[in-house]
Amino acid sequence: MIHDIYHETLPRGELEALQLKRLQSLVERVYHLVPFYRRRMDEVGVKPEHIQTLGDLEHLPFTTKQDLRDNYPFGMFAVPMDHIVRLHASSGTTGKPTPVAYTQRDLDTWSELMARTLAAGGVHRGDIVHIAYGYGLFTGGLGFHYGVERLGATVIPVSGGQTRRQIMLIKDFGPTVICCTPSFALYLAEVGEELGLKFADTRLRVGFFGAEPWTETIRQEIESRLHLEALDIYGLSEVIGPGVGIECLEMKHGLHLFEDHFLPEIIDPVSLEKLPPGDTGELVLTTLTKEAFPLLRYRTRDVTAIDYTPCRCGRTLARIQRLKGRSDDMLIIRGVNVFPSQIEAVLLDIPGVAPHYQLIVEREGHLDTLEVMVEVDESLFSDEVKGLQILAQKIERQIKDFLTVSVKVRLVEPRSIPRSEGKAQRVIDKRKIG
Ligand code: DLL
Repeated sequence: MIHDIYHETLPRGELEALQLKRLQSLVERVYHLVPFYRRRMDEVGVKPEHIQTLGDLEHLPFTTKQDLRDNYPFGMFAVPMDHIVRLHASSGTTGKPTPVAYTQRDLDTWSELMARTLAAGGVHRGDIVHIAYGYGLFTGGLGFHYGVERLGATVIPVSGGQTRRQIMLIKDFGPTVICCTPSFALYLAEVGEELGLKFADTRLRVGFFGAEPWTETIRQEIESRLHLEALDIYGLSEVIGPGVGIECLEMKHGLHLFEDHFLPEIIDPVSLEKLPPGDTGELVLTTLTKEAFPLLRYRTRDVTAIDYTPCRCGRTLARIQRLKGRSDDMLIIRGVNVFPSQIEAVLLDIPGVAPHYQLIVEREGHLDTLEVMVEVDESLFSDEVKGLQILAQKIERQIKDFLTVSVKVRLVEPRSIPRSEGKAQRVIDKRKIG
C-alpha cells in the first residue's frame, strides 16, 4: 500500500503547479513571521509577490548552517513557542547543536512522509519493524517510529546500543524490517555471526539504511550478510529528519525526493549558480509545507545530481543519486579533492580488506598527509609481515591511481578501529585541532 499515491504520481505540470502554490504561501509566511528572512529578502529587494513562477526561486537568498547558528537557539522559528510540540537537534560536529522544531501538523507531515518512505520499500501492515536508529534529539529513531505507526505496522523501538541484545531480539521477535545506519548494520552482521545467528534463518526482508555516506559495495555486503534488500534513505534534521528521499524497490538507482514537500535545486558550491539536471553539485532544499521551522533555499552541503526522468515504479518524483559526499567535508589533500567514499570504494574492491577504516589527516610542515587505517582479515593478519607490507603497498598504489593522491596505508587487526553504534567516524582531521 502506497500511502499518498496521488502526490507520488502527479504529472509534472500538476506537481509544479502545487509546488508553486506552496512556495508562494511559504515565502509570504516567512517574510512576515521570521525577521531573518524579511531582512535577507529586503536586502536583495525581493517581496513575496515577486514569486510568480518556480524559476523566481532563484531570486531568493540562500540559507546556510551558519545562519542557523547565528540565530541560535530559536530565532528561525516561524510560530510562537506554544505552537511547537517537539524539538530535535542536529548532531552538529562543532560547538552547539542546531535545534529544529515541529508543530503538530509538521509531525503529521513527517509521519506521512515516513509512511511513504517505508511503503516505497514494500513495508505494510503486518510487518514488524526493528528501529535501531538512536531515539532522542537525533531525528532517526522517532522519525521512523511515527512512520511505522502511521503505516499500521508493528514497531520495536530498540534505539542504538546493546548490540548482543539486538541480535537476540532479531532472533526471538522476528522483525521483517530493520532500520539503522549502514555501519551499524555491518556491526550487527559481525556480532550476529559471532553469536552463531544465521541471518538467512531470520525473517528480515528489507532494511532502510542512511544518515551517513555509504557505497554500492557496502550495500552488497549488507545484503549478502543480513540476507535482505538494503535501501538508501536520505534526510537531514534541518529539513525534517529522515523522509526527504528514498529508493524504491523496483529501481535502486537513485532516491525519490518528496518533491511535493521539498523543492530541490543543484548548485555549484563555489559560484552558487544553478546547475542543469544530471550535473553533480550541492543539493539545496526549500521546505514547502513546514510550519515551525521553514527553510528557504537551504544549502545542505550534500553533493549529488538530480534526474527528472520517470522511474519504472511509476513515481513521477525526481531522483537524486546516492550522495557523493559533502561539499564541506571534502578533504583537500595537497591540492587534490578527496571524498572519503572514494577511498572506501578502493578499499572494498581489495580482497581481505574489511569495510572498517579511518582516515587520519595531518599536516607535516606545509604538507598534508593522509593515513588510511584499515582492518584486514584475521587470516591475513596472522601472515608474515612481508605479506602485509605488500598488501599495504598495493592499496597505496591503487588509491594513488584512482585519486592521484599519495597516502600511507596502515593495516590493523580486525576489530581495532572503534565501532560506532550511530554514525561511524571515518575522518579524523588533525589539521583543524592544532
Ligand atoms: O541523519 C537524518 C536521517 C536519519 C537520515 C536516519 C536517514 C536515516 P542529520 O543528523 O541532521 O540527519 O544528518 C544529516 O547526514 O546532510 C548527509 O550529509 C548525511 N546523510 C543522511 N542520509 C544519508 C545517506 C539525519 N543516505 C546529514 N547517504 C546529511 C549519505 C547521508 N549521507
